[in-house]
Amino acid sequence: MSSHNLFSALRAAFPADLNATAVETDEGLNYSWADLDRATAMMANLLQSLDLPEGSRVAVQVEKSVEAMMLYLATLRAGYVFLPLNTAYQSAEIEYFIGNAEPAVVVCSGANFGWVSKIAFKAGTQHVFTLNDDRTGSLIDRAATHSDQHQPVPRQADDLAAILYTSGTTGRSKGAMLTHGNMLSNALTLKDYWGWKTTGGPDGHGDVLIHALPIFHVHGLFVAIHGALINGSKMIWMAKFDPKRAIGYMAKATVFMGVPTLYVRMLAEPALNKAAVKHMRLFIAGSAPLLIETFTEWQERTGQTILERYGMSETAMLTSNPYAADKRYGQQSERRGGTVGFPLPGVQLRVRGDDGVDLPVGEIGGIQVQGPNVFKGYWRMPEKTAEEFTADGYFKTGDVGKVDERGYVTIVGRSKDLIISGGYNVYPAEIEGYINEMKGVAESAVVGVPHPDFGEVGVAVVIAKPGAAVQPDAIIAELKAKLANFKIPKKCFVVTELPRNTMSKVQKNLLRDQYKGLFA
Ligand code: MCA
Ligand code: AMP
Repeated sequence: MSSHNLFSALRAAFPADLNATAVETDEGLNYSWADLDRATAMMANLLQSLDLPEGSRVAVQVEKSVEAMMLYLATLRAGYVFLPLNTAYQSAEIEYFIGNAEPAVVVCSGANFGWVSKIAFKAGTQHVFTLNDDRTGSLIDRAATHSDQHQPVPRQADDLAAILYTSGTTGRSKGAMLTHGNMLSNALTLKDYWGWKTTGGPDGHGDVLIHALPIFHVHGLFVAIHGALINGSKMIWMAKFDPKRAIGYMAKATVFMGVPTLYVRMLAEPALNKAAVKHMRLFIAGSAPLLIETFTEWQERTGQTILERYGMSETAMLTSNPYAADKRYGQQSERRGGTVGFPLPGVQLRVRGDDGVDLPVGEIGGIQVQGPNVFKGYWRMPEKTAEEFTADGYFKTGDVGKVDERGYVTIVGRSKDLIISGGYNVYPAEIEGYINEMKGVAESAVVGVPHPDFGEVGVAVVIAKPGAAVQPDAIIAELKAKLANFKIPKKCFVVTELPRNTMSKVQKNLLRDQYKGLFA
């Protein structure tokens, strides 16, 4: 292939019958493959008409919609760099991302145009469009005036396709730079490894994916969308996850992808049983640890075994339990609960001790990875990039784990101070930074504790300055005014001291232990 544009590869996989349905929405709308082709052409032509510099970023904070997915595809098609932003982010968070990425184009909802455009124009962005989840907005209006024919812009495998911001344990968020080559290699690997089908299934056209996740992170945007498109598979599009409706859709679908919270919520529905899933071929979980209880209960209730996989924004997917026999590991096909399976074909994974030496089978250490899916580095942060790679080119994931004698990888913890709540990452350092700035606060520690729905949630433990009266509710309220809702600690305690070690460092493990039963 002379061009490595990811869009071209996805487009080449569209089925021959372009009038067939590509996406069916929960509002009852049907989009054909021809619709996807034409609408992304119009949007790509609009972007190109703006005469943007090479490598321009297109930052997008909009509600989930098929048009939002089209905008992503159009950005690839036009050769620009997509920057998705969670709709929960508030102005301080958006100001940082836009200031750091300096996008040439920003797309937001009409309702947020006032404050988002102010931030964008201040940061030098030339073009701000709106896109609403009801197919309206200036982006749609402007795209409608452009041709529905468009030749994808040639890209090299190493050219940037997207930047995904991931928070840091210290300092500000870092933009992980993913290339066309990173994402195409991962999509092709998963197509094969998860056995995507183009025949059979509910309507004879092969797999049908229930798309239930948000589309501003790797799981919903890349793993799910690329997975369906690279196989020419239809998607059933849920604007927002609802367990009852998701179970209902299983009668006409074959593949489901979700974070563990989605599985927990579906298990709470009496309608989930063997009959409801009888057409389903594959249930995939990831983004956070899937509890063995959820894995086992799902097996008992549905007769199907969830396939757990592991990935990161910086690397897309790294490991997966097998869908079918994996000959690299002696034809093993067992999906083992509590593990994240084998390194995907093409991914090299090793476990190293603090001394930088490879650990033997079964021993716990830092997980390091290498492969065509591993990102290019952090946007405009060469030192941070250098810190996160070893001298021989392995990326240090910050996850702690082991590989057993059969080759299965298990993640046992994280060396990074990170809470994963309902599949979203929350960095305690960021929350503590905000709390420590508040009036009357001397110090704070945020820790993750088990939660039956979100897996893990944050709890803030705060020390007041001498004589200051600090109210837990006021702290939560102040955080809510500034930060994305999923980052807000679910509880706050004001205490007189924090447990410390001999070096005066707060012992978060003791706090986690103390509050672990809070939501049991
Ligand atoms: C919502 N809330 C949360 C979360 N989501 N609190 C903690 N953690 C969360 N994840 C809170 C809100 O702040 C709000 O609180 C209340 O719950 C209801 O909000 P709502 O938006 O209605 O919640 P929901 O619709 O029930 O959302 C729950 C959810 C959602 C469906 C589980 O969080 C979700 O879609 N999670 C998936 C995230 C994801 O796609 N991660 C993939 C990252 P209040 O009322 O107090 O304001 S990619 C990745 O990790 C890697 C690469 C990988 O391996 O995939
Ligand atoms: P993100 O920054 O959103 O890309 O999140 C990546 C992190 O999610 C990884 O470094 C892991 O800590 C975690 N993660 C993803 N999948 C799994 C999984 N199946 N089990 C445990 N942790 C996971």
